Amino acid sequence: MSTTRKHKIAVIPGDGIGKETTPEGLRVLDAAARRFGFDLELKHYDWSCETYAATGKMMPDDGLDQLRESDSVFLGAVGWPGVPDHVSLWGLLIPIRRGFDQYVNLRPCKLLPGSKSPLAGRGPEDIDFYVVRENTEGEYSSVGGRMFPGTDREFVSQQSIMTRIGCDRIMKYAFELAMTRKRKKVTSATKSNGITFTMPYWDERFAAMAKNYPEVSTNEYHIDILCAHFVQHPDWFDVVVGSNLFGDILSDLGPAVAGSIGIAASANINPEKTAPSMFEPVHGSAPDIAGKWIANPIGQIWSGAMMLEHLGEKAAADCIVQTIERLLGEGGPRTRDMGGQAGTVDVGKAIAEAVAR
Ligand code: GGG
Repeated sequence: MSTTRKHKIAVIPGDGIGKETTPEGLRVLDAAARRFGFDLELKHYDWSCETYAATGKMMPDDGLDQLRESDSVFLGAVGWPGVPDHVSLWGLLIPIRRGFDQYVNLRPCKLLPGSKSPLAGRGPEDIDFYVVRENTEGEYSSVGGRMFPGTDREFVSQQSIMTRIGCDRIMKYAFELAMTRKRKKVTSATKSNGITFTMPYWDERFAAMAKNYPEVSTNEYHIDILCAHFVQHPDWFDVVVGSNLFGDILSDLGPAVAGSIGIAASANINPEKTAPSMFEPVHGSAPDIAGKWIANPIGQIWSGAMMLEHLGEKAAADCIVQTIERLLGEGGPRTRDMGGQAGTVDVGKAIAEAVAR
C-alpha cells in the first residue's frame, strides 16, 4: 500500500497572462513534489472569458461541485476585453470565494533581494507585512440596482454589507496571525470619518477584538493617509486588516512599493477547511502584455508555495520562497518589471531547477 501524500489540485489558468504564469507555477510545484516526496493530482479547467463567449457563463452551473472534489484551487487570472470586468469577476472568482467561504484573503508583501523598489538601497529595507483582506462581504456586494435606465431620472445604488460574524472572523484571523510574528502589531484600514455606518462599525469590532489580544499593539488609519504611509513608511507595518475593497487596494499598493505587482501572491483561505481554498497571484490578466511571454511568474509561484503550506507541506513551501529570494539575491533571471530581460518561462525554469536540487 502506497503511503505517499497526495493532494488534488484544480487548476484554472483563466485569461491573459494567467495562461502563461500558471504553467510556471505548476512546473515549480512539480519540482517541489518530487523533492519532498508527495504527489499532486491535477485536474485542469479551461473556464475563462472564452468560455463566457461560447456559453454565456464563466463556469458551468455545477462548477463549484466540480471544484469541491479537489483539496485546493490554483488560479491564474480573470478578465479579458470584450467581457465586462464585473461579469468575469462575478462569474468565476467571487462565486468561488463565497461558495467556499474563503473569507480570508491573505496577501504577503516583502521586499525581495535586488528588487527595483523605489525604496531599495535607501531604506527602509525591512518591508515584510501581510494584508489580511476580508473576502466575502463589504463593498463587494450584489445589493443594489439601477432604476429608470436611460432616462434623466436614472440612478444606481449599491450597499456595502458588514456583518458581525464577517468582521469578527477576519479580525480574529489578523490578530492570530500577528501573535505568530515578532512585532505583534495589527493596523486597521478604516474610513469612519466619511462612511458613517459600516466603517464606525468596523472600528467598533476592531476595538472589541483587540481587547482579546493584550500582547498585540494596534493602530488604525483612514485609508487615504494609510496609502500615503504605505508609500513613505512601509516598514511601519506588520499585519494590516482591511475590508474587501480597502484590502484589495492595499495589497496592490504594497507589492508595487516593494518593487512589482508581479511578485505578489495571495491565498483565499477557508480557515476551517470546510471547503477548498484558492491560491492566485494578486495581478490580473494584463491584456497589454498577454501573449508576449514576459509576465513575471513569481506571484503565481509564490501563491503555489502558499498552497503547499495550507496543504501541510511547509518544508516544500519554505523551500520555494527561499529559492525565489536566493535566486534574486544572486542576480538570477528576472523579468522586465524587475529590471531584467528574462521571459516568463526562463524565470519559472530557473526556480524549478533550483527547487529540484
Ligand atoms: N489573479 C486573479 C485576478 O485575475 N485578479 C484580478 C482582479 O481584478 N481581482 C479582483 C479581486 O481580487 O477582487
